[in-house]
Amino acid sequence: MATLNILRYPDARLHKPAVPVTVFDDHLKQLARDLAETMYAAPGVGLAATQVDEHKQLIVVDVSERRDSLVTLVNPRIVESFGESDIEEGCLSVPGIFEVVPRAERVRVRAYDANGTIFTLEAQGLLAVCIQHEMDHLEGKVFVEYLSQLKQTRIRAKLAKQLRKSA
Ligand code: GNR
Ligand code: NI
Repeated sequence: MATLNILRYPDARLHKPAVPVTVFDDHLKQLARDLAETMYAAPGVGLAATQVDEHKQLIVVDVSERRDSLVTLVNPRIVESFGESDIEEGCLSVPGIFEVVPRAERVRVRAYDANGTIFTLEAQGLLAVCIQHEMDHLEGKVFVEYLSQLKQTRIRAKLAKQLRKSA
C-alpha cells in the first residue's frame, strides 16, 4: 500500500484526458487500492487517478461518515441525469477553495469495478456531485474552470500565496 502525491492546481498534468482502461490486471487493482488509501489519508470524499498523475479512467468515492462505503469506478459513463444540485464543492487539488458549480442532483452511472464487472449506480446528493466532479478530472477539467475568469485569477493568486507561506 502507498499514499500517492496529489497534483495541485494549476498543473498542466491535471488537464490531460484519461484513457479508458482495457486490462483489468493486478496493476490496476493496486492502483485502485493506492488511490483509495490516498483519498482516505487526505482525507477526501473522492479521488480521480488524474490527480495522482495516472491518466486512466479510474475514480474512487466514499461519502459515508464511517468511511466504509468505498466505490471504485472504472470507465464511468453517466447514462441519465436529473435536476440541479446546489452542493458546495472542494477539491484536494485546489485546497481551501469552496464553490457551487453546475451539477445534476441525481445521476445514473454505468461503470466497471476493479475486477472488470460492469454495474449501474444510482446516486444523488453529495455522491452524485462527487462522481461528476471526479469524472471531470478524468476529462482534464478542474471544478474552478466553471467559475468566472475573475474568480479563477483570484484563486490562482490565493494558491500561489499559500504555496509561498508553506515554503
Ligand atoms: O474531498 C472532496 N470533497 C468534495 C466535496 C464536494 C464535492 C466534491 C468533492 S471531491 C473532493 C476530493 C477531490 O478533489 N476529488 O477530486
Ligand atoms: Ni477534485
